[in-house]
Amino acid sequence: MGIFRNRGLTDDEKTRIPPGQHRVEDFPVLHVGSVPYEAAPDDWDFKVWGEIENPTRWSLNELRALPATEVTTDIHCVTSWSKLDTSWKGVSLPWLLGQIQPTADATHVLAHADGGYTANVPLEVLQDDDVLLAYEFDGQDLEPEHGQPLRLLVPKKYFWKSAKWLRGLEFLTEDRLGYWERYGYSNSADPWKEERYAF
Ligand SMILES: Nc1nc2c(c(=O)[nH]1)N[C@H]1C(S)=C(S)[C@@H](COP(=O)(O)O)O[C@H]1N2
Ligand SMILES: [Mo]
Repeated sequence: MGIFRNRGLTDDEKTRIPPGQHRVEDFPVLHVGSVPYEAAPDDWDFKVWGEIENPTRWSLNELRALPATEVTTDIHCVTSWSKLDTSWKGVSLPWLLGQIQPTADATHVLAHADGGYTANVPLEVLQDDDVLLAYEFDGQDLEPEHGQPLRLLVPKKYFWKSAKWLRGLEFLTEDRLGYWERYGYSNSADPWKEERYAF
């Protein structure tokens, strides 16, 4: 079956599907546990803390009032689907890092989501222009099952790093594994190197 799955792709599209992946047109929903809410609770907030000069808390309205960035990019799930040209709007991580000022000792970041899900990345990964705190997909507020009201978007990594229902980023002086990373998934998670598993 696999060899037929990418029929109909242009040469450009083929160069955008990493090894072992196939293209989907729909938007699969994947997560452990259940969708935490249909609408964010009134006391919903987003926090940054740890190794930063300016620990901060934002309400949803405050986050939406920050300068917004739009990103169109391809996403790749380790279960083998890739979705091309996804459009997102939110707060640029490089911009946010400029505001919150990681200390000289900060090296890693752990994303915390409602329901206890976590995902870790080196700080430098968040300095990429396509990394967002995303609140819109395709011109609409995120759907509940896709992480409403806020998710992390780290398109250059397998999609499990893009934590849905994001509530905070913790800045660390050393690496701390997230949910799937503790279960043996790759820490670096680069789809182009097919870094699916740690071993
Ligand atoms: N909070 C939370 N975020 C999560 C997950 C999860 O289980 N919980 N699963 C991850 C995985 S494995 C994938 S592939 C993507 C799926 O995002 P989607 O459902 O919007 O396609 O969300 C990621 N973010
Ligand atoms: Mo995934």
